[in-house]
Amino acid sequence: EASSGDAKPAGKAPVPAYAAKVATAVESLIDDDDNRGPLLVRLAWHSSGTYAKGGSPAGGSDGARMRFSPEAKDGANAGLEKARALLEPIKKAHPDISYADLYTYAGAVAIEHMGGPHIPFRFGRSDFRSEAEIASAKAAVASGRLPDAAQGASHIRDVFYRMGFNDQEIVALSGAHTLGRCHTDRSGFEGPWSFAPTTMSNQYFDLLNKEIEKPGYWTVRKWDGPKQYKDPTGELMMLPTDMALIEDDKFRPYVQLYAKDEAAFFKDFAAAFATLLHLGVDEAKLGETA
Ligand code: ZEM
Repeated sequence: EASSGDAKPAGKAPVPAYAAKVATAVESLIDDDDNRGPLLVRLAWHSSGTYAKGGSPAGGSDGARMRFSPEAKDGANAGLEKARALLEPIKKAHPDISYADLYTYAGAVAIEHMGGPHIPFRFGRSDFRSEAEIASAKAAVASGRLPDAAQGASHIRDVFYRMGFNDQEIVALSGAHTLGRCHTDRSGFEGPWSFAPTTMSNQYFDLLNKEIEKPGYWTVRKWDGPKQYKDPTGELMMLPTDMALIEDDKFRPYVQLYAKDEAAFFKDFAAAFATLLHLGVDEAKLGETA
């Protein structure tokens, strides 16, 4: 307990009144087209995943820099202009929410709405208003901070250790790939990771675990596109970075744990995803937890 002298400690801002309305609006976007849930999770992740602990610039979700160059034009963010456009009417209806809060909160709401755990979320991020403002604040994040799916375990560690995550958190976060799919016109890769890509579950780990139990379950797909793996049905895919989680001796035990124990996955995912969404945001700006 800090002694406070004369000054009464300033309380954290309460959860804003618009939070529940914004959540309902995000849920109805997803109800209209369930591909949007995974897309909004990817928007939240790419908004936040540029963070570098002690980095200059620090990156992370504060500032909503993805609306402007260079992040808007980063090839790693291809397709996310659709996610940002989807959220625009919600921003218009609730102008008090910052874009930076909206891009991250929508991902948290999407996870829960798709059957996943509640993601503890704190509002308080603010927005840059232009590319020039980002440049003059020396806050522009060059491309290359988000992970490259063609690489392996050491690259994954470079990227996620830079954000402050450990091996267990890396594996837990990767379970988001139960959701959604790859699009040839966005990343060059193709297809979904799971049979239920709009429902949050531990299926991604179950499917990776099949390779541990029956080596050769996943094989390299023969096609003109970038190297990816296919399952025996030919319907599902894994990226080289996904396969790295079972090739690496320190990642593999967490894949096995989460394949067996969905509750453990949900608990660890919720904690790590909440951490991710708040990386680099000044603690003093953040309000009460929703
Ligand atoms: Zn993903 N991700 N990701 N990811 N991701 C894609 C799609 C989605 C990697 C990656 O290269 C790709 C995390 C980690 C990593 C989601 C969430 C999270 C796609 C396909 C690629 C290529 C994009 C496309 O073509 O549309 C790599 C290399 C990662 C780490 C090593 C983490 C962490 C995530 C959240 C916690 C989601 C939900 C999607 C699906 C998007 C959609 O539109 O369906």
